[in-house]
Amino acid sequence: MRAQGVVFDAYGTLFDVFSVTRVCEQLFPGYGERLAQAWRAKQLQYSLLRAAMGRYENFWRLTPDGLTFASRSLKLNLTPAARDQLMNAYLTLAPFSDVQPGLTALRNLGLRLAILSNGEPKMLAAAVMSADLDHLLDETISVDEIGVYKPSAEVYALAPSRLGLDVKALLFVSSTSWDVCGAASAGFTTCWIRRAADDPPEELGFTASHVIGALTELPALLEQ
Ligand code: LAC
Repeated sequence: MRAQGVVFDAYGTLFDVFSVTRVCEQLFPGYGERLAQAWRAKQLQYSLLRAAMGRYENFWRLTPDGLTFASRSLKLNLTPAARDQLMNAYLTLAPFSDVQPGLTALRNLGLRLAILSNGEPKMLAAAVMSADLDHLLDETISVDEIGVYKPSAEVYALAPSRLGLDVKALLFVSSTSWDVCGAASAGFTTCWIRRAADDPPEELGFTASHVIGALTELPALLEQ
């Protein structure tokens, strides 16, 4: 594919949302993994439910809501201090190890690179800085400017307009299969990065144009 730009999902694609598991485990020994999994699932579910309800709340506000529910569901006593500690961990999520080399190689090919995320702008900016990705990205686009979550077509339309490129010149990359389907539905060529190798693709009527195991595979794919 001859692309001029690549658009990335953020959480789960560039940033490892399960890097909070260690803090979860420190605070709630024996429950770290279950809490981190339940928290992430609720966070995503609340974005979808709020979209269906027409009650947008930004991602920085619904992330602790998901945490409150997840901790209650596991009968854990989430103190305000523990909640703050876990939310702070979200600002310094570890990037996956293929992110720096993958993005650097794409940059060297002269491609424009952007994030398109459900994240709220300040939380995204903090994670980008913490992972030292700011010099590799041309744009960090948040859904917050339109108050609508993925997988709404309106969200995906932000990327071509902000990058000043036709959608046909862009590749959209996400680890979340329904995000890939949303982007495909909005006209993008898509790439599904299978961070969890045993996850099947969603049955939403679209198939990823490409499937990769690491971002470092993208340069070769784009030079084909
Ligand atoms: C994002 C969520 C969907 O970054 O992971 O948009």
